[in-house]
Amino acid sequence: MPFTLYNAPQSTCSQRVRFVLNAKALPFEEVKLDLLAGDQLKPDYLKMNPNGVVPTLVHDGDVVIDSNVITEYLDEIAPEPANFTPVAPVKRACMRTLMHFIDEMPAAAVRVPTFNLAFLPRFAAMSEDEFVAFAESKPLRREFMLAMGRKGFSQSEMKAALDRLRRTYERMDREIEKSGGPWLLGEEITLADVAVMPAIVRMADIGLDTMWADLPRVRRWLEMIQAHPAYQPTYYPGSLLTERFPHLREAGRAQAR
Ligand SMILES: N[C@@H](CCC(=O)N[C@@H](CS)C(=O)NCC(=O)O)C(=O)O
Repeated sequence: MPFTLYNAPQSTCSQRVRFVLNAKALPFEEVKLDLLAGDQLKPDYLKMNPNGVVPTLVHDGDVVIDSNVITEYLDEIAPEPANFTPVAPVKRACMRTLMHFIDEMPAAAVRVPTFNLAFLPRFAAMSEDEFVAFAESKPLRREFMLAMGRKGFSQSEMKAALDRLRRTYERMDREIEKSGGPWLLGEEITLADVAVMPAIVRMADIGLDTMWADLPRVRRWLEMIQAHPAYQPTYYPGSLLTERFPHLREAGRAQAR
């Protein structure tokens, strides 16, 4: 099998890549890393991915990292049967603009409720020295972890993250309205839809879909992507956070109140 995907079932960035591989019907060997145990920080993995994060794709011995780079790579090497990149250069530019926005806004913001609600008990159980050593072992997320600390993000930091997510739903709504929908850029699903999907699915999973209750275009968009043939194989059992931490749905709702 020419593709090996190093990833984690619940990792939002991994879900982007699994979706595209599944949509293209590209068989791949899946290597699952335990992120809480620190598999992503082991020396052999860091040789492939010096950022110490998932996903990493190995294709015929070549390593490709960073989920949006991987999905673009897959669209270039396997443009059929499903293609996610518009033909017109100006539309490609719009897609990439949205992908940058998504990485900067929702993909970053969604880590705050995710870590605060799901992973904090694990960190709270560590000593301060253990926690700092764990945070400092992370090439990409050191500052994020130190900012969060063992007690988690404050209520105002949580609110700021939820505000940034709300601005994302509003931006999606405007993009769908402008393009005529049902996808962000019009009639065809693109890599921009794939890029934002895991953040929206994560928020729905933790009970925060109420945040776009007034945006029917976004609600419809979520239904459409959930009905896509690549969705189920991507979100196989164990891919949702609430499957591992069932209390999160109520905890998430309480945050929004
Ligand atoms: N820009 C990277 C970010 C990857 C990333 O943040 N991955 C997370 C999971 S979604 C991770 O591996 N976290 C492990 C850690 O923080 O130690 C990408 O899109 O691939």
